[in-house]
Amino acid sequence: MSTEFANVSVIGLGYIGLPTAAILATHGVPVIGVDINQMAVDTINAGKIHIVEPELEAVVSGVVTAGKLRATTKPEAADAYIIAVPTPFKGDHEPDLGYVEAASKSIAPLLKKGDLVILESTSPVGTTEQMTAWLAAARPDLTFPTLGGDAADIFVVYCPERVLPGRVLHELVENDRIIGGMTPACAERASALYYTFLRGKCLLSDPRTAEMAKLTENAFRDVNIAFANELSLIAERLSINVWDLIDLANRHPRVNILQPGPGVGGHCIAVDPWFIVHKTPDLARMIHTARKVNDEKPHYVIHRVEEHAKRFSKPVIACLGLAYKPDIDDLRESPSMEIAEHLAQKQLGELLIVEPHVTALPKNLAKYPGVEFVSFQTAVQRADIVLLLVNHRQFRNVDRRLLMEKIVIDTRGMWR
Ligand code: SAJ
Repeated sequence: MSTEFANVSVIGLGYIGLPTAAILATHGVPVIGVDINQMAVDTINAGKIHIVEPELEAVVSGVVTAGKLRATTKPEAADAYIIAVPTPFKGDHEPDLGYVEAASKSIAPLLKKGDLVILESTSPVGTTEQMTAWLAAARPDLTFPTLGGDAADIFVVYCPERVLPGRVLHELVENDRIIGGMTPACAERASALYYTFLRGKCLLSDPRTAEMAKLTENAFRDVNIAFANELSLIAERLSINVWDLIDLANRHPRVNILQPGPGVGGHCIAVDPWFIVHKTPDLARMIHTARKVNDEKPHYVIHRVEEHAKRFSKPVIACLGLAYKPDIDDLRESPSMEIAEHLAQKQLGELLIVEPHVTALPKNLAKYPGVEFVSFQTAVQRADIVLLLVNHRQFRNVDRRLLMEKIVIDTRGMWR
């Protein structure tokens, strides 16, 4: 139970803000959740959730019932503010800080001496300083910290979220946190807040390093996956099974290659490296190339399907999985969706879609003729071409004899 913060406001109740608000509230901190989406606010106040994350609904329901978490569309005064709003692109991969700007301007009138403002949204280097400048411009009556400078009325910190979708409640508590304080005192103040629920460690740093650390983690993973995806193309050309190849190479004590797939999806790994590229385009050459390699992979998969489809007059093509990764229902920024949509649009034949984590065909696919939402068994039975896009555990056990009669494109190496 925190004694230092009478209450906390979390701005942005999405995939990061809502679990953070809920965890704080379970540890006795009264939380005011703020979101511009009235539907999200109503859902949360009814003890339910508008996003998908295992076990989250039970936690939200508990803290709402206990009166520890309340959602609203209008910011209210608190001792600490955690900003967890989206940082999407605009134009050609240019980071859009519009939501961060709007969030900081919405809390600025409420600030009082001693308050803590934390930015958690994944952000380009320099955003925390920019946010501090927005706050300072709105509140000339208060003093704000300058990077590494002296004490000020308001504490400002960048603390990136680093949790894995599907394991958020666990990782939120167990992972170490990087605390990028505008001053050491800011970092100490934020650590006190995170330690109300954190079992991992708070690693104190400055905002620029903390912003870059978050981008670096996801760019590292993107580059490693791009390496695996590039290997998959080379291996195919040279008639080598890429998964056997990687298994063997990974037996070396200092080699650890990730897995190839149909492309890289989600809202983090496929996005964050661009924040580095955009800032330093002349220097971030490998990071940029990795992005392009991973973005091209879905087109390669589509091309392979088209080549095989030429053998049939009206092939039945089964797409197994739409989610951006296994065992979740998140279809946003999914390479599998991109592939399925392309195939639906091209109308090469009949398209059978299987996604065990959703109940109906997504609108983007339902609008095309010849697209059907079917069960895994039906799809495998009826298809001429079986395209495995997501390694959901439901797809693991398949009738191998049935597959022998079909063209199988296994983009995840699940059935090798
Ligand atoms: N993927 C592969 N091959 C692999 C691993 C992943 O093709 O070997 C693909 C997945 O299928 C998926 C994409 O990459 O399409 C991203 O999946 P992921 O599981 O690697 O990552 P995310 O986007 O779900 O979560 C990442 C995590 N970052 C790191 O592991 C460095 C998470 O810790 C971050 O908090 C999250 O991004 C975020 O919010 O930034």
